Amino acid sequence: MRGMGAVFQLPDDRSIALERGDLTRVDADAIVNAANSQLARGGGVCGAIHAAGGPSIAEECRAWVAEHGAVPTGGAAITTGGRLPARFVVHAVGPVWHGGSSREPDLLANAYRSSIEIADGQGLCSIAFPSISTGIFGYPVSLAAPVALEAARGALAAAQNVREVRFVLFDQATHDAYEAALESLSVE
Ligand code: AR6
Repeated sequence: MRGMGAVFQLPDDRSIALERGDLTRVDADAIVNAANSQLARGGGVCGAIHAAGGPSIAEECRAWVAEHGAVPTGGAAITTGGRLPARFVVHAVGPVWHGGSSREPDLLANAYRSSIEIADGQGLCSIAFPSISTGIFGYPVSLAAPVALEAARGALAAAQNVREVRFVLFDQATHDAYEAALESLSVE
């Protein structure tokens, strides 16, 4: 067991765990970056990941976009983790909050699903997320948390390889919002 955060158990030894912390220090197979469509280095958790992981991540991001084009909102791309403890970084593009009637919940759910699917396709077992879109992109965390957890639960249940999803939340208010949302998550 790790830490004292809340854990949601799914069948087949799959779990979703919440913890407070710094994602750049997490040793999951993959950590997820809250990225933009151009995979350009920005602020927030993205800036922290590039700073901690070193320049190879930005180089791989440039190569990825040159080959595949921009990542659509709700999509994800993968690079290695450079100097990070995590082996891979999944760069997920969440929606910018425009008030809630521009398909933001769908797009946010897609960003979580795409991330788990891309990690699963690489044969990875564990993946750790930040709270995508709730910083610079302005998505209210009380609305984002249930969408994030429900999307993660669905994708985890469908995965072949991924067994462990962690949410590594930077501040107490974000952690509290996810904890409240986790209590409403039910096994179906
Ligand atoms: N570990 C975990 N969470 C963190 C960390 C960290 N080290 N640092 C910040 N957070 P944001 P977004 C939290 O703004 O809203 C960038 O410029 C933060 O407190 O990083 O999806 C990108 O390049 C918040 O709860 O991502 C994009 O252009 C959460 O991570 C854009 O910002 C997400 O905040 C993406 O904006």
